[in-house]
Amino acid sequence: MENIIKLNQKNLAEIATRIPCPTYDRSKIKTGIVHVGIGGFHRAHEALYTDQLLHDPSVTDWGICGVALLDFDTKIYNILKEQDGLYTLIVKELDGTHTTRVIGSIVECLFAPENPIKVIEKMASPEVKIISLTITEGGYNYNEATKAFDFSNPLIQHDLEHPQAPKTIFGYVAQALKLRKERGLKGCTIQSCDNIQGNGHMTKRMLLSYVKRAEPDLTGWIEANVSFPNAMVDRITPATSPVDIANLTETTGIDDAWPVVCEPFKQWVVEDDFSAGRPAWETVGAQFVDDVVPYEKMKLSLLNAGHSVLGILGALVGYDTIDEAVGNPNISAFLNHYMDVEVTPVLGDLEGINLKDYKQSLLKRFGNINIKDQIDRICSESSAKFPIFILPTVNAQLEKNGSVKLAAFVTAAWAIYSLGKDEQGNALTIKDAMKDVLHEKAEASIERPQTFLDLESIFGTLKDAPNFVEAYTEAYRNIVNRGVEECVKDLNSN
Ligand code: CS2
Repeated sequence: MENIIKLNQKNLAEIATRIPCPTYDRSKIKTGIVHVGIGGFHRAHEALYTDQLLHDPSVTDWGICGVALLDFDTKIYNILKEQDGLYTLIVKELDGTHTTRVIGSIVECLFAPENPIKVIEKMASPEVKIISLTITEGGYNYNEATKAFDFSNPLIQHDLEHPQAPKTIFGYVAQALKLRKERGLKGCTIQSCDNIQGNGHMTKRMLLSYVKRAEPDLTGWIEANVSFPNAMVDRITPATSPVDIANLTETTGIDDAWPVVCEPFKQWVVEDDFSAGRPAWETVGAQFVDDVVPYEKMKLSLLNAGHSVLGILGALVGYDTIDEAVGNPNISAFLNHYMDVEVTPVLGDLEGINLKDYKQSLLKRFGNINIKDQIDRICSESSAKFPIFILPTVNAQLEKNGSVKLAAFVTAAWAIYSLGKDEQGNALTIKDAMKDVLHEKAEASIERPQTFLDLESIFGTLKDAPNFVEAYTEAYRNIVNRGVEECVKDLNSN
């Protein structure tokens, strides 16, 4: 093994003799983007596209300032700060090989809980043209039951009372936009990179709901000066494991405390609506289109829902990773069946996309044995994912009196999963903001299965749809009596 070098700016020239590194002068790059949420996905996606772009010597204005918003992000912030924003991206191919490179587009980092004003000032600074977000599906503070912004969230109440020391993205962005307005600056683009149908529309609606109450005079200015492009983002990025970190050091001698691992596939389809200009990301593979809605719908209801199907069923059977679930022919056949019978008919016209190929490619991507995407990661925050990934398909099917049997089966499996044990009785690690209430409802569902559907903030009015409730109840009893695998065999043959 070569001598071990710590990844940071000072050592970059030496590291570049081992693996590809940024060849642009990072000290000359100005910040044009403030990105909130510097987890794996951002670093495998937008930050990579931007890094590729910065290799064009004429591009110097689009560096990224990475913002860690939550106390939970302390570790990643400390590591990135120590490493001068540098990290390694390890792309794991299907054939077991991988490529490794250092990414340099995050040129500065801020930790919001430590210095909120600094973050607000950064977002308000004239050279910043885009505030982009990966704040997770749950981060938008949307309530499925009321179909509105959730003002009962204590963090939102906090932000309303302490505008100069906010805790949520809404508090930060509202104050930053207020400063921009007061200082006579231009608006900017708020760009969601989360898995939400109409993520730009959702961001705008939620932000305006908040601003109407927090800073009512600001709403008109936002409407006129800030754009919210919708986007479809895609790249499977599992959590980095200690083995990934050790392998990197072992094979390259580079000591990176938090590299990112991801699959080779990546896609970014964005509406070309940037009120203060944007990087030419199309030169490095992003697609700019007028209407991204069909792409989002396809991706969320096939890929993300597919993940949830594999994750929930796989967890109950006792698997740890998504490729193990795909490797079970009964489960992968079930997923195919679900995609063909319940999702495809409600997708509508997807001009220029071959859905058959898309679905086949998903199975290959899910089955990548090198990725080892954790079922725990996929099942985490299912209470925020279910309404976005699965419910729209169910509602569209119910509207046309179509099939909901397979989605009902997955829902029943989720209710059983929420009891916290797999079919062998091993404990499941459930990470969910609604964990306690999910568990409580799951326990009550042992007697009366449909109790789980009373969770209106997740299921909306699904409990009032007799077709769904009937299929769900039957599925629940079947799973309890016969186990997931026997049940899916039956469903696959019907
Ligand atoms: C996953 C996504 O979180 C999930 O449930 O489905 O993180 C998925 O891996 C990405 O959206 C892929 O683009």
